[in-house]
Amino acid sequence: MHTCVFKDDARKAYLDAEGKLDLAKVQARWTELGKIKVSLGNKYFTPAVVEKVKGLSDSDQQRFLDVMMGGLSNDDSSVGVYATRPEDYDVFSFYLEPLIREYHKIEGQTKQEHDWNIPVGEYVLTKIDSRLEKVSMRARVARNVKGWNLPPSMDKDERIRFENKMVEVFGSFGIPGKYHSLTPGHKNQITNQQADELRNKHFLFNDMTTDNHLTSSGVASDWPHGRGIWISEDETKMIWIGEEDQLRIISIVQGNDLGKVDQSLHELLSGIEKSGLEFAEHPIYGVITTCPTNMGTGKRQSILGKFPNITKGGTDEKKLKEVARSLGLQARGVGGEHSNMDKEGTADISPSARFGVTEAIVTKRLYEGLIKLYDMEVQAAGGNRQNCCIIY
Ligand code: DAR
Repeated sequence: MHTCVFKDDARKAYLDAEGKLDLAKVQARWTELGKIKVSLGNKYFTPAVVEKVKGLSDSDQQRFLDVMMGGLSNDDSSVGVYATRPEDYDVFSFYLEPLIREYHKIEGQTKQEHDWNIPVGEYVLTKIDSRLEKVSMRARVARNVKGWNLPPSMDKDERIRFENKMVEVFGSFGIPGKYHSLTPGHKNQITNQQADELRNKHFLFNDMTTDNHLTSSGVASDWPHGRGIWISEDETKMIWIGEEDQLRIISIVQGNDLGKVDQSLHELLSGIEKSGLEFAEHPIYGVITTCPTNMGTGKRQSILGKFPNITKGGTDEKKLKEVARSLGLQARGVGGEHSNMDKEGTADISPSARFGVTEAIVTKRLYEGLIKLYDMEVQAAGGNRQNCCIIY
């Protein structure tokens, strides 16, 4: 069992005897990691960046180290940075801007636009295959509220205050539901067994202290204080509190019209906004998120599908990931980001782009990508559609 390191301990390796940032130690670690995998955080830690960091205040130098802790602590990092507060994207723009531009493939000037005009009745999965009557369609947006730190740098007190602020919002935003807290002693606290039952329904996030990316960056600090999930009475709308972002606003709809899951998500998002909460937005990057990969719309939309033919009975996950990538899609295991697919090649399929596209384009790309992916699955089955079906 891989043991996780926690930020407050892990960061000491990059400080000098006086507790100040030691850039030589950081460089040495990036060089060591570069022999395994070069994350974007590593790639953009250039001599010019080092000179800029030297000119920062002590507290900003400490924050800069915290931004890099996920990448410095995980040799499988692809991005390798997490913002600790919304201001990091401006204070450390000399480091984060080129990294964001590369990840999101941005050229020239760009500005995130929002568009929730997603048509119902257009992106219907039964047009791909008549058997796709009842598919578990999911969409979520990441949001962080102005005036609060991002999860990597919240302390226990701030996490609990934020949770209680959201409990007030849940009491007034006009959508019937119930809040389930993981915080010891909270009036809505649930038992470990109840939490596991919600995880088995794929509603609640996992124990964050089992993910080294989250523990080493500070995202999982003070676990499980300030964490929980609000679930609507009809179980189609959910809100995670205190996972990688302060809020993950989720809609899960059983059906076949992708537009309907967007409709449900936008209704929930609008309900929260009407309560007066103001989300952190960047004038260029759109919604501010802990991880730069989620900026822009912060929206991830997915379906679960089985691809036994492309994955050769689940033995060749890499092939499905390559095929998906060629279609602008991301294929991952059903257990979340770093999980494996099962022997039937069951995968969570979603568009890769979050930034530089609108919410409506994300849905369009999922639908159009699924059409092509499904055809490739049928081709891999020698044209036999019978054992090809995107399911639940
Ligand atoms: N630890 C990050 C994850 C990148 C994208 N996924 C997120 N944000 N959940 C990495 O660099 O691998």
